[in-house]
Amino acid sequence: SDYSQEPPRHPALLINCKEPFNAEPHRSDLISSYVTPVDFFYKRNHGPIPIVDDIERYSFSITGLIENPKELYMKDIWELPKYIVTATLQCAGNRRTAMSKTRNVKGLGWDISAIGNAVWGGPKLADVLELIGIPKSSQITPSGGKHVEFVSIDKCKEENGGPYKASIPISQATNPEADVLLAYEMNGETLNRDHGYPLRVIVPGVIGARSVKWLDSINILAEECQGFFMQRDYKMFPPSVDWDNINWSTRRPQMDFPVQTAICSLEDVNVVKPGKITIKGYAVSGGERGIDRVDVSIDGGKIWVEASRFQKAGIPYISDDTSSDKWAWVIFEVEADIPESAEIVAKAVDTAANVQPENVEVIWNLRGILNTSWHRVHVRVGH
Ligand code: MTE
Ligand code: MO
Repeated sequence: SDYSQEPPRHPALLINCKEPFNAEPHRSDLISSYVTPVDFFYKRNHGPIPIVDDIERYSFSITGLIENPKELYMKDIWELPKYIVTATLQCAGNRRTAMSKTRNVKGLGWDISAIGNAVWGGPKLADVLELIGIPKSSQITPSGGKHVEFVSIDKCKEENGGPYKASIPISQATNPEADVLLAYEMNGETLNRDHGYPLRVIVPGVIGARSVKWLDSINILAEECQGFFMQRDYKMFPPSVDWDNINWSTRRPQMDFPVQTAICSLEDVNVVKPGKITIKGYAVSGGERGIDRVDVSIDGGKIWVEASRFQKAGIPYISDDTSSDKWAWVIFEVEADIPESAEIVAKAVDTAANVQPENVEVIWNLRGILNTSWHRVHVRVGH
């Protein structure tokens, strides 16, 4: 693989792997604004970043179980109505490092910042599919298509040198309310190379793995995508399953992400000055479920207070207020006086009253995905 033409990246990113490039921002940088700046948005790649240098000639095909396969160019995409969707993208491997402390897991280590909240711009996939004759709110196409597969330009070793790919159900792809985008803008700017230039999929509320970057083709399929990342990765197994007894076909590919929280204003272990401290972080849930509450404890989880929360503290990229935040995280905050030493804990409740598990052990899984256990940090007052 050729990594000689990678784009420039911000020096403050914490690099988890150089080739392919995988990096996350420092915790405190992550919550310095409601919308994550592109530079500080985590980068999750499985191969070299593709180069598309002639935007006029760039195109992607729509093929598979449809009457008339079609080639679409950026001018076709730019002609469609542009939607602006604020959506949090989260890697299923977010907080994996903490899960591997319980018992070793396979996968790239991530702290708590394999997540970001951006303002994405582009046409809805539902409008693009309508262009090629698939009506809104389809459950199946006349030729039996039930899934929409996204295939990328990039090449990765997990696919034996083939492209990264994933699929979503056609019902979601053709549902305008699901806000699935073919995005060409991120935070009001042209999408950059790391994040999928010139065109990527954004599937709000779903683990990042399904938001395919560098779109090369869309295939309408009867079955879900058979790619590595759908069938042999990004599935949630119980703690009893290990590498000697795993049967991948017993589980569905993970789609929606569960309710998640993390404290970003503090490290795992902190020594602070006497006085008040700020406990600040993010909370988010998948599948269009919002956050109902964030609870914070400074005594390891005995006594809780409810944190204040906000969204949209001045989104700089949109002139009107028509965009919604139903796919976006909330930033929460609590000020607290702490004793000599404290275990600070945060957990959230989503609008379906889903809660987070108290301990990581009960959700341990061999791939180390979806660590949504209560987030705990330790603080000691230094004199
Ligand atoms: N798309 C392609 N083509 N190649 C990839 O490696 N990684 C996926 C997804 N889309 C990936 C991809 C994963 S696992 C995640 S979490 C998100 O992209 C990360 O998107 P970001 O790098 O823009 O943050
Ligand atoms: Mo991911």
